[in-house]
Amino acid sequence: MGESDYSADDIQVLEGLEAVRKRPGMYLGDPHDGSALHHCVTEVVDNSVDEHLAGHNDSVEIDIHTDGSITVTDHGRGIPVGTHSEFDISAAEVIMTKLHAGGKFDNSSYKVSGGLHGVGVSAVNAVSEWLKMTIHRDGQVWEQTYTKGTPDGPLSATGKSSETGTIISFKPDLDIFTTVTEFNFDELNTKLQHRAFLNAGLRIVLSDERDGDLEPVEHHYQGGIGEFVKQLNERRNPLHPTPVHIQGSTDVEDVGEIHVEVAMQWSDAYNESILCFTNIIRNRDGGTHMSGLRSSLTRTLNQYAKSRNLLKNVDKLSGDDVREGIAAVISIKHPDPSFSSQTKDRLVSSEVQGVVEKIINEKLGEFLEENPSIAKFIIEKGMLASKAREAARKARELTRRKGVLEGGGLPGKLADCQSRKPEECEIYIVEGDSAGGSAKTGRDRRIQAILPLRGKILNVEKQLRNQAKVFQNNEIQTMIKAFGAGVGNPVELAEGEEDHADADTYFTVEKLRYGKIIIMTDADVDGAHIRTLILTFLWRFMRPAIEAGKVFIAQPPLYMLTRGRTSRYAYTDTERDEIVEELRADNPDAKIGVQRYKGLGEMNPDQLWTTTMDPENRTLLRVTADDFSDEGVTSDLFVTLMGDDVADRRAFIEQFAAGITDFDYSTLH
Ligand code: 0RA
Repeated sequence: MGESDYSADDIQVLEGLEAVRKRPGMYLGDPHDGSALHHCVTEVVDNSVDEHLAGHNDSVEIDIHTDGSITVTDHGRGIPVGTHSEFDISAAEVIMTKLHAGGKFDNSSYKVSGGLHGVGVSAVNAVSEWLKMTIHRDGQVWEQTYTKGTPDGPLSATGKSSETGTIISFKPDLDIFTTVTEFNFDELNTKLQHRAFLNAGLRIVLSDERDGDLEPVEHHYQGGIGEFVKQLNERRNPLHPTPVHIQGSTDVEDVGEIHVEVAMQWSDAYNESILCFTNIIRNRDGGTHMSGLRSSLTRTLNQYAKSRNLLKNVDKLSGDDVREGIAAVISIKHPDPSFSSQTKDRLVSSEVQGVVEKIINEKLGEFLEENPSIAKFIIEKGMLASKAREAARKARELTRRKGVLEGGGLPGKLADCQSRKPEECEIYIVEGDSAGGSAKTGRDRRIQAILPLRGKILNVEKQLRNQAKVFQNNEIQTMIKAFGAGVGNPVELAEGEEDHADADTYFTVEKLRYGKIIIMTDADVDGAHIRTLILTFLWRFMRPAIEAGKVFIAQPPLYMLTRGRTSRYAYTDTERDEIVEELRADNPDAKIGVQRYKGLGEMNPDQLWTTTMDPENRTLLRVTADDFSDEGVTSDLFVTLMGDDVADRRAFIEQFAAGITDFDYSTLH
């Protein structure tokens, strides 16, 4: 429908604003961890993006101000200013003060909308200390301001304008946003960049007045999601220079037109990163568009490979095989999508799977016919993946037969604890036999088990393609046996895919014999290296243990300080200096003995217990991650720090080492 058809009465009204101030979390996300704060900005921006989707807006500017407020400017049609007959106030005021008001729920106003089930700008108004709306429309400038969602006066014309567009400035109310109160540039920048990728041609500019030196950052991608995929592969080696980019639409009865766009590029990496979006909104857990893409990839690539006789010593490529090393973005537009939850993490509209399959089967088939050399790279990569998977399966099978995976007795080196209640039991993984000895003597043998490891364990990151090596490694076998919970991150099955025959031997956190896995290594570079090797193994083969918060790092002291018969322990150099001061408080010349512990082995069992193992006294660091997925930043970090690419690692260290200013290098010697 054309803009002239739009009348102020098209706006539907659902609820008042008090609800939002009372329970902001329900509408905008957590008000304490920053998610709601940033959601406010995207909520406003998405209205501007809608104007782009409707074909009326080519740029959005976002300015973060020094007083904690922010401005979003667009060049769309401008919020309608006519009087709403039911309420007898301007349509703009209705949009700003009534929850869910806006052409959004009315499919006849907007075919596709970023904020389709969004809460609307009124929710942002509700949680703003103040908000100012400026509209350029019908030859005039219109203005209205609000305090905590209530208008200070009516919408009024304040000048002439030959342009159209909307400018919204607001300052989040700090009565509501208590913990995170400032806009995080990087977080906003990433969200805005995603919107620019997903809206080819839309220019989004972010500037930050809090940092005078910072140039505005502009996101403007004519290539859309193709450029998104290139960025996902930025640190990888792509097998073909240009992403495969396909799109199509289908009109589904009773639903309307569903538009599907996919960009994908394979690299020599081993993981799969597929990002899914519905109406510009990310669906973290995928859903029916993801299933459609996956099954179509398996089907189309196998069909092509068979028809060209490309499969060598392999019957058929599995879904995992064809997706190994893929980076892809699938973006669908749907008039009325359904999600599994309020947070839209998973798309559940069932008609989407078939639509996606059909479009990709056809268009990917055509692409492969027209680009045989790219097709060959993709199939060859799939065959390599298939062979590696088969080898890994055989290696697991061998290990399983040796009983490593199914209990099969505890390793000889393990000094187990007496209790059989996992929730109270702890296992210390200790570097070296001598430290192991001290730990065995010093421990609380009722609940603490000690597993000494000899020397450096294998760097599993370099053996992901040769897992037989991993399973044959002595130290690793010892850990698997001691934990008693299987090995290998559980594989997520695609829809309709059969469970693996040995599914019961994959790692399950419920079977873990201990409630805490505690890594205890020396406080030096070697210790740090061994700790990283153990963590790499846990990340790649027992990730659920980390995710469940069961992995910890022990904190042994660096110094023992003695004056007479008093001894104190220091865990950092600063603490050492403070304690020396304290011990000398009554007598500046008192002699203080400073012993630097070079390894755990230098501590006697009593000292090790008191400083590092006594649950009443010790400090443990819990190991957590920002992102537990295979395609997330944490996985990338393991690839960079522990993988094969030396240049990549060097670049990373050069980039970040300079930023480590308060790092205490003395602990490295
Ligand atoms: C309702 C209807 C129309 C546009 C908008 C709202 C609108 C809202 C915002 C919020 C920020 N920028 C915006 N731009 C537009 C359609 C208006 C028409 O048909 O002319």
